[in-house]
Order: sequence, then C-alpha cells, then structure tokens
Amino acid sequence: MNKQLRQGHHALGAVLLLLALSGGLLYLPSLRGVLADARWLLRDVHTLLGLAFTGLFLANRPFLLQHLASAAGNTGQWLKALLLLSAAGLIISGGYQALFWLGWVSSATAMNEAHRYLAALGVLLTVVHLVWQRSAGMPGDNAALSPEDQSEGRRSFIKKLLTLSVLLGTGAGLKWWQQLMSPGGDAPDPAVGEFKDCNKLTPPPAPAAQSLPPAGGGYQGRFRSYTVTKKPCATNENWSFHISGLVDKPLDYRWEEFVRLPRTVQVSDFHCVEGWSVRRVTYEGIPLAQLLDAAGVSAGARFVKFISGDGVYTDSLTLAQARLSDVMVAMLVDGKPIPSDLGGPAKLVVPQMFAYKSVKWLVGVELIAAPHTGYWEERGYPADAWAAGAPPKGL
Ligand SMILES: Nc1nc2c(c(=O)[nH]1)N[C@H]1C(S)=C(S)[C@@H](COP(=O)(O)O)O[C@H]1N2
Ligand SMILES: [Mo]
Repeated sequence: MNKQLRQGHHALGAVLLLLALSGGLLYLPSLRGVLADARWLLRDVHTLLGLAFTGLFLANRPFLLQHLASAAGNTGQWLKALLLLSAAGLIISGGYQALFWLGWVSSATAMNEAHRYLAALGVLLTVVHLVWQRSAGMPGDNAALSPEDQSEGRRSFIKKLLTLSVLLGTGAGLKWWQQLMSPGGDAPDPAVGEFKDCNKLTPPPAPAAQSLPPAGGGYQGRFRSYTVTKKPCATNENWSFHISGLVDKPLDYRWEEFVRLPRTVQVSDFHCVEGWSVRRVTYEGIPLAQLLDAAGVSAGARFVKFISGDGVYTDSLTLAQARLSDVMVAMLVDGKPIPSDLGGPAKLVVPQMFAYKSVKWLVGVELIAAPHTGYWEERGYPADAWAAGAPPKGL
C-alpha cells in the first residue's frame, strides 16, 4: 500500500469510527432522553460524516475495486470485499434516510432497518479486519513469523472469523429480507403481545367486535417502543385521567369509570418522523372530541395540551386539529390492551401527524388559550406535524 492510499484508507477508517459512534448514540433507545437536546446536532454531524465517508469512498474507488476483483481467488480478500459491500449498502440506505429527511420520499422503514443491520455487520467486519491486519502485520513491518507460519495462522484465523461474520451477516440479511417482503412477518398473532406490559389494571378493556379479530387484519411493521423517560406502570390506585383547564366541567376519571366509556374502532397508519412506519393498526379508544364534549370546552380555549404519566413528555394540538374524527385516546391495539411499552393503558393517536404528537401514557388533557410547545417541539420539531406534508382539506 503506498503512502497516499494508506492515508486515504486511514481517513476512511477514522470517519467510519465517528459514524459508528454518532450512529450508535442516535440509535440507542436508552439514550433518547439523555441526548434529546443534542439530537439535531448529532443527526447533522452523522449526515455530514456520511457525506464525507461517501466522498472518501468514491475517491478511493480504484483501490477498493481492486479488492473486489481479487476477492474471487483469495480468502483474505473476501473480508475486504464484504466490508466494501456493507459500506456501499450503508451509503445507499443512509442516503435514502437523508432523502426522507428532505421530504423527497415518504417513508424509509426498510432502508432504515437495513441501515441498522448493515451498521452492525460493518462494525463487526471492521473489527475483524483490524485484528486480521494486525495479526498479519502491515507491509514492511519486521514480521517475527516466517511467511509460511504467518499465512498459516492468518488462514485459520480468518476462517473462524469469516464463518462467524458470514453467519451473523446472513442472519441479519434474512431477517431484513423477511421484514422487507412481509412487514410484521406472517405470524397469525400480531406482535402486540411481544411487548412488555407492567400495567396492572382491572377490569381490562373488553375488545369490540371490530377489534377482535382486528378490522385491519393485524398491523404490519414493528413498533420501536420509544421513550425519553423511565416507562411508567399503571395500577387502579395510581392511574386517573383528567380533563382540565378552560372547560365548563373538569373531569377526573378513575380507571373503572374510564374503561366503561363508549369506544370506537379505527384502522390507521403510524409514522415516526425518523422514517419508520407501522401500517394498518387497529386502534380502539375514545374519540377525543367525545371527551372534550363531555367536559364542555369554554369559549376562550384554543389549544389542547396533552400530558403524559411519565411526568415529562407533553404535546399539543389546536382545537380544530384535536376535533379531527380520527384523533382518539386509544386503549387497545389490534384487540389487545395497549402494553405499557407502547404507551398503555391510554395513548393519544393522531394518525395524520407524525407520531411524536401521539403522547404515550396519556393521563391528562388540558384546554388552554395560548400555544404550548411540546417535548420534541422544544427541540426543533414543527408543531404542525402532518405526515402527508400538508393539513387535510378544511383545516
Ligand atoms: N410519553 C412519550 N410519548 C411518546 C414518546 C416518548 O418518548 N414519550 N415518543 C414519541 C415518538 S417520537 C414516537 S415515534 C412514538 C413511538 O411509539 P411506540 O413507542 O409505541 O412505538 O411515541 C411518541 N410518544
Ligand atoms: Mo418518533
């Protein structure tokens, strides 16, 4: 490897390391709350690093292609070839995510998943690559081993690591492919039951006929169970639901009362602003307009503020948005009580807006006169979060 190539190669490696770090911080669910204030910065840094990586990758193209060309006949080169292919895959899937952020494509679920699997594979392959290069010695080093011993050791080492990475890579690839082809898998039982549920509420909400079996046929895709706090657990003692602020009659429901209120069933899609969606979710709950009418909205009220039982997360809608017929306080998903991981026992659902508006562990609704800036809106997201880019007609 000549000096220039080696420098380019090391730059590529350094950028990759920073990409893995920033990407890991963006991904790790447990860091969502801790790093919330830095999220936009992290995202921009990650995107710029991705651009730099793409530039370096393309600039190193002749050298990289050599690896690919010689891969066929040489075991050691396979690793590099795999590494190159995952880097190319990361560039494509990452680029697609950037297009989503620019609003040029409407959803990026599959690419988003692919990016995560490829990143995991890429990190693994890079570690193997580093160890392998180290054990092999850099060209020009004073190798202690004879060339034969060296290549012998190299070969058995690379075989073990390659087998491992190919196995892992194939597993990840297959999983992604399955996801791509049939979102949600073909399990007859939708995945609601797979999420953790620490709620202990009696009686449970009994599903309506359109909920069980779910009118939407079971949701397609996978919820990621986001939270910026510890996940709260509800009991009959600690849970209640209040409607307060500028209303004629403030209401405070115990669970036993709340679970008896009339509910409706709807099928709607769920879009996270970060580019993943879950389709055809069957929600059963109380239309928000029904709750607002029960409390009686005073003349001065213009906005509705939503309060989470996590004590931190809030969001808001204008009164007109809140009265959209598909805005509901959902209590069941696909015929099952919403598990605590997905925001149960009661979660706001605003299907036409990005899901950061859909406050999980909803315990309160407050009618207010002045706008309220919600959790993610304080951190840069727009208050009007129409997933289609524009409000529905008449709003
Ligand atoms: N209380 C609370 N509600 C929340 C969030 C949160 O962190 N806390 N995240 C929002 C975001 S950004 C998304 S994408 C969805 C995720 O819903 P899920 O965890 O059911 O997949 O919840 C929304 N509501
Ligand atoms: Mo989200």
